[in-house]
Amino acid sequence: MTNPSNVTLSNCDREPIHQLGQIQAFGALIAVNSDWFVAHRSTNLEDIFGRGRTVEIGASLTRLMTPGAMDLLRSAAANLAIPDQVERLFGVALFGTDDLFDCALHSSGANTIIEIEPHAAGDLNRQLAVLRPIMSRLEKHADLLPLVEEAARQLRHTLQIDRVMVYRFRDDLSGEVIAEAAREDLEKFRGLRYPKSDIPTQARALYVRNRFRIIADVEAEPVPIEPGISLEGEPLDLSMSALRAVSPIHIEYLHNMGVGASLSISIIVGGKLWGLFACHHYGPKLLPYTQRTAAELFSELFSLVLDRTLSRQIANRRDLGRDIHTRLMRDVAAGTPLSSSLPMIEPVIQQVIPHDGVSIFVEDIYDSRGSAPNEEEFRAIVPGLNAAATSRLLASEQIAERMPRATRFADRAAGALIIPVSRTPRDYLVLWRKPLTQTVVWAGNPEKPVETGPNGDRLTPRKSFEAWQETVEGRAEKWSEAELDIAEGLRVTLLEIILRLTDEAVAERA
Ligand code: BLA
Repeated sequence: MTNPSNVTLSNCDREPIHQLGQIQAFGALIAVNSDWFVAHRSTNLEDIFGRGRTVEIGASLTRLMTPGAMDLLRSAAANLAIPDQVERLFGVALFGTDDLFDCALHSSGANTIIEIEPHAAGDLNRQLAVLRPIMSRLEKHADLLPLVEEAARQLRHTLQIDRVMVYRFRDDLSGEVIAEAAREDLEKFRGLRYPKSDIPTQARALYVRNRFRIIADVEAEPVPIEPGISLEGEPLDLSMSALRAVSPIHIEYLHNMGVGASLSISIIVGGKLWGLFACHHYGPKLLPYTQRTAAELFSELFSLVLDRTLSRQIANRRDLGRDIHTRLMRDVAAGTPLSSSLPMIEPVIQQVIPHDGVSIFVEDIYDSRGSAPNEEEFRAIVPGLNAAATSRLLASEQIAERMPRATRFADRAAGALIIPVSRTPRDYLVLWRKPLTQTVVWAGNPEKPVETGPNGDRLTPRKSFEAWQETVEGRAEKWSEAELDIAEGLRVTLLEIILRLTDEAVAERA
């Protein structure tokens, strides 16, 4: 096993964050074996239960709790049937007194883990009732960005938390803050990108299994679990725990950001981690377990609405693609030469394949819009283009890598989606994208002093953003699969038009 203390900024992916042997101090943990004898316990039982209320390792849990409470716990444990299932009980009188507790049970190896925290005022039914109006508000939004903005706003309002961000993972697993609802006076993170390493692989895998995480007080000392290693030689697996102490590297990150408490709620689409609601509070914040449970259900409902929105978005784009086909055909029938069709088709293409510039090169006539190479620069790459396969799209985030002559305009047009539209001489429609380092700019205050901890100043959003910029140096946004599909449709349309025009020209000459 990797020793957590050997984890550095460069090997974060290896930190066993599910086996740190510690929990957060706002609850207590007891792991029992199949006979309900205590196999592990956190060292803070009396802090949570009250003085004198504790149980030794190896003793039966019945020594501590009333028979009624034991019955409740046993039947909850008996309900645990599927992997990663968690059973919750709210407001249980564990000791036959007025002290009430919220309990969560799940299986971990041969043990049942019972996590217990004082019952906070808050009724699950009321928390769940809040979800209905929120969901109907969300369902009104047909497009992704208004949907996620509304979700961030609703979540912030409901949880009364200082900042809610929607953090979306991209294909390369870097991340982007695509929506944000935050207290007025706070610096905003919307639009910023972060490298893959900010949320390491094992953390992302864990967040698929366990949808809700709370870090109630970034400054609180974690509480050890004893024994750290079981008789079988294993530390307790806390993957499904609600109290799991958080990686010290991430704690340092939050501390450097000035964050006092953090919640993150997974957004899962098609079984994959699509993103997170990342929520920050600038002081400690412990949400009642009932409210956390409602927020978890919200995440499941939201994922469904999002899935539907994403599918609809793909269908809409396909429709727009067909629209371009119809328009082009109509214009050509009306006699508009293809090389003059840019003003008409460009705005429609922009909606389906966002780009910063476009070039059209038909029958040796060049026209361009936006951030595209000029005619001379374009003509310089034509031989390179002609040498590529005739009937295939060519998509690159960094075209200069393949065509050195494109280096001359790489500062304006780094990414290219090249659509060849005829055989000899070749005609082209090319969409261009600027380098990402120009389109995504950090808006935060660079003068703001950052505190640094034992791992240096890397663990701050500004340094993360710089780390991300380094990974994309010279590159533009990737052309997505969906965009390539549409471009392929466009290629076929343009080819059809060109063939038709050629036929007409031949017919006229005959
Ligand atoms: C976890 N890192 C996380 C989480 C987020 C981020 C949202 C989820 C845990 C949570 O807070 O609830 C990243 N948070 C961000 C980013 C922003 C933000 C990018 O607010 C931007 C605004 N983190 C690093 C580096 C490492 C690292 C360099 O920055 C390691 C090399 C590790 N991040 C790390 C680990 C976790 C994590 C180990 C898991 C924490 C846990 O669940 O125990």
